[in-house]
Amino acid sequence: MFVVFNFILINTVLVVLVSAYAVSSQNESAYIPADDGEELLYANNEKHTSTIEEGNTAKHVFYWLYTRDHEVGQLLNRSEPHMIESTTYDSKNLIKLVVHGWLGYSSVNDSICPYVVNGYLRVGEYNVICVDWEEYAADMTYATAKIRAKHIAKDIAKVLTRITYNMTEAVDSIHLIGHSMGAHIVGFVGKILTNQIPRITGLDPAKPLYANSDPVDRIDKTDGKFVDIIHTNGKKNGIYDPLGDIDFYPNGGKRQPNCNISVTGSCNHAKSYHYFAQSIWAKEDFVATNCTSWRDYLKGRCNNSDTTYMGEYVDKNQTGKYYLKTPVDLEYQ
Ligand SMILES: *[C@@H]1O[C@H](CO)[C@@H](O)[C@H](O)[C@H]1NC(C)=O
Ligand SMILES: *[C@@H]1O[C@H](CO)[C@@H](O)[C@H](O)[C@H]1NC(C)=O
Ligand SMILES: *[C@@H]1O[C@H](CO)[C@@H](O)[C@H](O)[C@H]1NC(C)=O
Ligand SMILES: *[C@@H]1O[C@H](CO)[C@@H](O)[C@H](O)[C@H]1NC(C)=O
Ligand SMILES: *[C@@H]1O[C@H](CO)[C@@H](O)[C@H](O)[C@H]1NC(C)=O
Ligand SMILES: *[C@@H]1O[C@H](CO)[C@@H](O)[C@H](O)[C@H]1NC(C)=O
Ligand SMILES: *[C@@H]1O[C@H](CO)[C@@H](O)[C@H](O)[C@H]1NC(C)=O
Ligand SMILES: CC(=O)N[C@H]1CO[C@H](CO)[C@@H](O)[C@@H]1O
Repeated sequence: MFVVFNFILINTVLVVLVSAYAVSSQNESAYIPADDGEELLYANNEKHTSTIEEGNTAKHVFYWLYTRDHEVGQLLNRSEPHMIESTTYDSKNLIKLVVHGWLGYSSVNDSICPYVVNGYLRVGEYNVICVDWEEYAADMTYATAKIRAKHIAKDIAKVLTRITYNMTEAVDSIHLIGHSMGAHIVGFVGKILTNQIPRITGLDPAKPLYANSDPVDRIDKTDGKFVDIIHTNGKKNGIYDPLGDIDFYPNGGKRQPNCNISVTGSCNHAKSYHYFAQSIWAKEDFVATNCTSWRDYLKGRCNNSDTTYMGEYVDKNQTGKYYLKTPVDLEYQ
């Protein structure tokens, strides 16, 4: 009995040491790309304290609703008792909730929000909600933002609880979509709402400071009923290891065509939402094949394996790793 107990203790110490090392080694990636491709220097040891109080999240996280009746976006008024009823939200339509990454301001032109909003409203009637947590992130380092990601997730869960009348209505129509650190945020939302969310999509989930995290501290396949991941800058800004029920590796999942050689890889990182948005109206461009590796895929060893669409129209019955080459003439290059 004693021996076993000792063994566990030693193991715990080892685990702590290993993860401490992992965090300090993250100092290598001193540049973190914002969603729009701008490169920003960050030092892991930099001391920044947010002026925003933790309990105050709601005042600094904004929710913009986009529908076909009101394509310019309506800011949800949190003080309004009929917050959702006073907008053009329609409970008959699906809810697509979009979360940007660190410094990926949701309303600037080249961030995830306009791409995904345009994609959905182009094909049909949807309630697309973009979460803007930029103000909350503005005076924080990436490392602090990572800590605050869970508070943002709590706030999103609160708003979703209001929209769904305490998770009694429209729950089955919720789809959460997050890019980079936003992918981990939507994962946390799924955990908070006790895995009731039918679908969560992680677009190139952020790697810096998340690479060696336990599933409780990052997006994971258990966060929702179905979790799909698109990897476009694996081993650099994005995590390369499979994290979802299904994981897509377009063009191998590390680098993307039409991205000029870039030190930071931010173009590759942004391709995940370019592809996702385009998949909404052009699913045939993204047929992916179940395979063990990119090399095997290129060698044709998986030519007879199962296929499914990457992006919006993924077959939720399929699991595992899927590879594809994207066409050279995509609308979003
Ligand atoms: C971390 O990176 C920064 C920026 O490159 C550098 O100034 C600093 O010395 C590094 N710290 C450690 C502990 O390596
Ligand atoms: C939000 O709702 C509150 C309560 O109904 C109202 O007093 C306030 O004017 C609204 N704010 C805006 C910007 O419409
Ligand atoms: C949701 O739950 C809260 C707390 O239990 C309650 O006060 C509120 O009335 C409920 N709202 C609806 C719409 O059921
Ligand atoms: C790639 O670089 C070339 C030459 O610097 C430039 O003309 C082109 O616009 C760049 N393409 C993209 C997609 O950034
Ligand atoms: C696999 O499919 C590709 C594309 O259709 C083809 O070029 C290749 O020859 C096939 N490889 C094998 C081994 O059948
Ligand atoms: C997925 O599986 C369910 C249950 O086995 C089946 O009813 C459904 O048709 C399947 N969907 C697809 C797209 O194959
Ligand atoms: C895809 O391949 C993996 C093993 O690499 C396997 O576990 C999974 O069931 C496969 N998916 C399908 C739909 O065949
Ligand atoms: C997604 C999106 O709306 N992109 C637009 C950003 O702005 C440039 C230049 O105005 C447009 O060409 C893009 O279509």
